[in-house]
Amino acid sequence: MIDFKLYLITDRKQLSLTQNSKLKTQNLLAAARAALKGGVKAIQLREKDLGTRELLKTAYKMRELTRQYKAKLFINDRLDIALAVEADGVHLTQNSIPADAVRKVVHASRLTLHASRFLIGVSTHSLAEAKDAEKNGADFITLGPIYKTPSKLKYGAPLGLNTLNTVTKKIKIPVFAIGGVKVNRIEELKNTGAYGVALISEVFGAEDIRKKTTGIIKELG
Ligand code: 3NM
Repeated sequence: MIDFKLYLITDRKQLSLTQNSKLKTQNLLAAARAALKGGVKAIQLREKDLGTRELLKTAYKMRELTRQYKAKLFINDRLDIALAVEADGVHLTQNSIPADAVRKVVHASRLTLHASRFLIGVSTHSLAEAKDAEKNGADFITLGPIYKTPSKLKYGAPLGLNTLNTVTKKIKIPVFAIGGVKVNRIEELKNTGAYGVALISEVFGAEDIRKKTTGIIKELG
């Protein structure tokens, strides 16, 4: 049911552009298009500093774009925006409305009438959180940070490959490794049993986003 191995998360501040251009959402859309041309099949819109109206506008555009490339769109945290733009799913943080409550809302909205299931991803940072997400009905999780990331303080100390290995063995839903994922680390991540990888800077910080995306997908196999 989860038909992608690369889960690309947006952060327009990480684009290799001048400070001013980075903030423009049309540059984010151009960067996302390059990644879609490179073959990415799942994008999570995560632009935490945007106000609701601006985020909604960007989400509509991102929906149009991902549809053109037959890619899935997820919205970080905001179930309301995910439903409004008919995203494929929502990505929940540990502070978001939990997955079981999301299912109730989706059911109440009669979106279950749509052909495909509304997908729920959950960010987790330990085995306990991973188990909890699975129990609450998540379709997949991200687990991290596996490595040091530039914003490591925000996400806590790196979990390392051993924890990733333990979690993949104890959880049935797909686990995406996140946090400091680079193309040359994919092999060792695959060896832990991780289903796929989730990342920001390796793609959005690249000079050639399309080429980098293709390279990552090839490595994921
Ligand atoms: N969540 P990069 S780490 C958004 O551990 C995010 O849950 C994390 O960025 C977590 O690929 C992270 O540039 C940042 O390291 C990922």
